[in-house]
Amino acid sequence: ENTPPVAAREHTVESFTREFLRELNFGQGVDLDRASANDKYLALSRTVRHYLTTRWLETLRNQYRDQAKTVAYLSAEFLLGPQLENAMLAADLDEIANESLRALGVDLDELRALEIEPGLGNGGLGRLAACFIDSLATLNVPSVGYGIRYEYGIFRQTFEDGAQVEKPDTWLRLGSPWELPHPEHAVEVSFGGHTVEAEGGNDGARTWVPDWRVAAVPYNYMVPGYRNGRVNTLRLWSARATHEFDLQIFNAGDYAEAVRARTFAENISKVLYPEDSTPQGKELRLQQQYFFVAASLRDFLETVLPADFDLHRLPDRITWQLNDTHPVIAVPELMRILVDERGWDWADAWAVTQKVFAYTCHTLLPEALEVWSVDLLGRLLPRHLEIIYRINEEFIEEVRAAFPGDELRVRRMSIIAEQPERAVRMAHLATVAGFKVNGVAELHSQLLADKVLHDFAQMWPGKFTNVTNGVTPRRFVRLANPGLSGLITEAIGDGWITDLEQLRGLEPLADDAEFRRRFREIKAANKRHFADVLLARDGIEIAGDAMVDAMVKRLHEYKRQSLKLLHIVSLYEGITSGRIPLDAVTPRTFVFGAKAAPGYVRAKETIALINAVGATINADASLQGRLKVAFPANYNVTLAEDLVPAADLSEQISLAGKEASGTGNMKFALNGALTVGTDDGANVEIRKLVGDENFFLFGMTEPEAADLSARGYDPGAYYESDPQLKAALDLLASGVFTGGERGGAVASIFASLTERDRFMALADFRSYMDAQSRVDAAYADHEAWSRSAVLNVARTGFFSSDRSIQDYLDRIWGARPVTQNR
Ligand code: 26V
Repeated sequence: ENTPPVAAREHTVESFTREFLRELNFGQGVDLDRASANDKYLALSRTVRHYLTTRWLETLRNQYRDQAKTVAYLSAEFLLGPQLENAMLAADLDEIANESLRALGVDLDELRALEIEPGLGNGGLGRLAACFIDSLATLNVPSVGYGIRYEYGIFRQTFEDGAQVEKPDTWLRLGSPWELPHPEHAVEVSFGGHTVEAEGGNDGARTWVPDWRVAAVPYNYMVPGYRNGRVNTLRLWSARATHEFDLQIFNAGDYAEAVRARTFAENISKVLYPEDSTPQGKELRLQQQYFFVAASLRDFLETVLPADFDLHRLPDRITWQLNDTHPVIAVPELMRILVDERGWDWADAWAVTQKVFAYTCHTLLPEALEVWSVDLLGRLLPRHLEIIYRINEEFIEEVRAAFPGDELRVRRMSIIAEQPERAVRMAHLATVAGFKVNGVAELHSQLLADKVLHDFAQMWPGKFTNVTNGVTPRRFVRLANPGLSGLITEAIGDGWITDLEQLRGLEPLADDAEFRRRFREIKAANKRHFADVLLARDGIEIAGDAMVDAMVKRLHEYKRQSLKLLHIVSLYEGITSGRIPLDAVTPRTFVFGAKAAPGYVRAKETIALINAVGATINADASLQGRLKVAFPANYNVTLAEDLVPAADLSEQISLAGKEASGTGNMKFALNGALTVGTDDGANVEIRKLVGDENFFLFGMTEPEAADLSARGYDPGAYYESDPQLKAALDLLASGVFTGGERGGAVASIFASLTERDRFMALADFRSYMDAQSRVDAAYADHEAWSRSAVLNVARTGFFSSDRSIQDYLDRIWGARPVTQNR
């Protein structure tokens, strides 16, 4: 590159130092000598923020001036991770800040360690949203993210005697320098009440008479593109009681009740629901969904669009992308605005509504599909329920016209389920209203169209498409793995950071012994760093040089942490019984990271069992430290950034057909870990790209699994017929890992695996063990292994979220990047 980067042209170490000290003095009211580390962290963050602010305002001005087509990404979750480093990188301030702070004697690493990440998401879906807004900004797409500013994010996981105990995530306790509240732009959101006949007389109109309201206060976050001068906005809403809310009750004379009522209103954005598989049908969750969706729609219609904008042209100006079904209540909300508030006839409103929403589905598990009971929905949002009924009536007529006489089909497709209670199927509503529906990996999109939403795909084949997930290379390679990033840039230049397919240029270097040696050195250094982090963070000691075998993801039966556990127990059983000589065992550190939904009993039992097995193995001196289980509590984005670059082996072992995509799998491959995985989700695409010889495939395919399940799966038969499997399960059941205790989690997991085994772990056990033997053999040949690892990096550039966003632009949004002056 010949042109100096943005910051270097405009800023110097001196000006940065001046700004930083000003922030310390006037922002924190301290001088450098007396500043606490937190003072310095806040001053530094604000300094970095200032550098981005000019660009932010410019972006907003241009956005208003150009009135270009905009993408609004509606998501109940944004799992952002730490902000400081990413902002410094985007603003090209990393070197200047480093130099400035060094001269002041301030330790940047110490300050970075103080940042508490905003954990405003459960897992994959929330982290995907965060990667997407990063790529939208980097690709110069006019866009805005809309979500909820939870006061408490995903719970902080602790272990007590190996069992998960949840603690509140008080991420705002020291204040956040990354958010800008705008109480003056608060909008009102209504709930409850009833509907009455409308005055206007337009077709379909009714008037909603709500009985309570809350204010939604926007908090803006900057979303900087990578060194392109664009800074987009993430707008998260926080609930506040309205004055009216208080007044009503104050007038009734009950002061204490009025204050209590404030709490009720403010509860709406209080806490992130930690369930990410089985919807609980909780009223507060529906309140959250409508709260942020109603505020976001109003915000766009009333503040982003000019006052005189003709809403018939809405499809030229916006796509609202629905991140799963959580924001789908936006569909009846837009209908309500157009028909009831703007006086449009129903048909006109529906024609526009059908052109502005697109729906991304993130699951295949039937129990994870959201439904809201008609009873609850009607109480909280009576007008929306009426609108949903009418949408459904007209939709059903359409189905009848297309498939005359097929009433079974009508019942299957209806937006309203009749059993076990009358309820709104949010995925059906999203599919009917959306102009596109996408899955998140090839296999997943195929299964969506062939199975879960088959009837809909038959009716509207053109509606269904795929966009394979991706991850941002800025955070998950450039920031997380500076060593590897330096090596890559030295080899092929730094264009890969925004054009990840350029990693292909590394392919020939897989055959270069010197390159491989340096690659290994970096991996080794990353492992030592990870070991240091684990020791400081969790007091866990691991060998600096063993194979790092990582399984990190939410705890779910379909993801099969229990299969990983069986592998470990089987190895241990083999060693302690003398079947496997100790010196034939590859030294491995098994790293787990996993939170269980607080009400998901079997998931919690699995955690307790992993910890019990880990404690036993880690304490067994006869293993001479060859096997080690490390299960740091509270796995989060911050820890991921230290683990992913250190991993040798990535465990992606879900039952085929159950993991929609996975994104951890992509992060590991991009950082040179090899995958042991099933033919599921994006694993399929990873394997195709890296080649069979650089991937450890095992297990049934999706059709094989579906077939076995249809024939009648009997886990007991596997238990009885595979002596190694039986020995592992029996050892688990014997109580050796639980101080003699054979009941509780031990009995429960044993029974669930041998009697039901919903996700067929036992059926894949043999194949998994064989794959692990191949892993050991391959790992023994350092040169061949690192060749494969380099090829994994070189061939997985496809999994950049920049490519995902480009696919959304091409296949769904029809929005175009706009270039602005740099
Ligand atoms: C689902 C639900 C269900 C209703 C109750 C509340 C709730 C909250 C979150 C979720 C999201 C679960 C779905 C999810 O995270 N799916 C993951 O999405 C990733 C990004 O597309 C994908 O890589 C993972 O395979 C998929 O499991």
